[in-house]
Amino acid sequence: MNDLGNVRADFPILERKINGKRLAFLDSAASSQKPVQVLDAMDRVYRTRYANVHRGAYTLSQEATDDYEAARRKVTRFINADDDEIIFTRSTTSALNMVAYSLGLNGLGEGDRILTTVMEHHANIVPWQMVARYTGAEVIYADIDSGHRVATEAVTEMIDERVKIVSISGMSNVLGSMPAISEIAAAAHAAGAVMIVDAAQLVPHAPVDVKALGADFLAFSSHKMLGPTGVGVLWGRRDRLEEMEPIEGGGEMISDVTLDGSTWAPVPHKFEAGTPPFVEAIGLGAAVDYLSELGMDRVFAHDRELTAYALDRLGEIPDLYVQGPADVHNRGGAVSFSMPDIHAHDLATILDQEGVQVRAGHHCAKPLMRRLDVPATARASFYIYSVREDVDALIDAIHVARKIFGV
Ligand code: C6P
Repeated sequence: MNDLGNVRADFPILERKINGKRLAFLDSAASSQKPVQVLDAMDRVYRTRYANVHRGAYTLSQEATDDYEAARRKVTRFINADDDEIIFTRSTTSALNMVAYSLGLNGLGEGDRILTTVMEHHANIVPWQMVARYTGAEVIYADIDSGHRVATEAVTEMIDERVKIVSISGMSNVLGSMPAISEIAAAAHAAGAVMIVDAAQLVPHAPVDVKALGADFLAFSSHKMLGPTGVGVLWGRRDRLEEMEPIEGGGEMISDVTLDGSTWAPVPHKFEAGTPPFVEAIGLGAAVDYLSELGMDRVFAHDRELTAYALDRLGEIPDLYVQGPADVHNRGGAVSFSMPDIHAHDLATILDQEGVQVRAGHHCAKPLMRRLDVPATARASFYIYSVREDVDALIDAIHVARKIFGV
């Protein structure tokens, strides 16, 4: 039981023991656990309503199509989007690649700039570098400040007429930092640039209203927000999607095909070539129902409460350095930390012996690791089922590691 009620009872995996110890799952930033409501929604499709979508005039296909399109409407409402603005992709990564290639190959050239930050996940760096290589455009990076935040001015002062695209994470998966996206979006638009948000960590953990955010595109993954793997979302402002070219061609994305050429289906379908991950999207719909019932304000407050508790308790440990804002203001619940005498991988291995599951490594943010001058960090991250007992288990396990390493 925690301040969100008895949610833990909905997650069968939390009953597991790890190495004979109580499971303290502290890696939800990598991927969240799944409630029975999501598992049941997908099981129901496979057992009773399964056929390919958008293809058959027969009952089963229509039922699966209805469920798939209902999931799209749920996601639309969840982020306050308008109709036909939700594209189901494979993941945040594929959503960012789609928008990068489409905008890049149909508009960027020599002298143009793509502005991002040093704290980004590789998914918001590598596609831009690839597009830059193809087009002759340049990728430039805003820095973090001494408090490990991206100050609005650090980004806006780099925006000039050469910057055509601004693409920034709404919540860092390493630092937890949350840039002021709406202010940055306003500055990007004033300069005529397109604003893209990597919302892989933001949408699962904070209320998101795309109209208030003011961006043009937003990318996120189902598997980090109680849903299954294999499906993600690209939200795009309707007018942007209308003018954007698809980068994948194939079945279902066309209006007509002749031997001389093809025309596209209306949005969002022109971006969904081939059989989509529709059972997974239906699972995501169930996840969105679950989160909506809890209320994203409460989800965010719960994360914040636990983050504050974790920051407090980690502060008790001598020689432990938290990478990321030290206070919970404008900060998400990914808490990375370093210890000078214990490598992050060794630490994670010892924590595992104690049942504590944390990620260690570069977290797919190698430029940030270089900027922080660390080879790797350990990272604890929370979600709706996390409780103070998990944080206490983490602290106790760190003390075990310190004893083993004699520090
Ligand atoms: N971060 C983590 O442990 P995919 O893998 O496509 O679902 O999400 C990519 C991604 C993009 N942006 C951010 C900010 C992310 O955190 C992630 C995924 C995981 O931090 C796996 S590397």
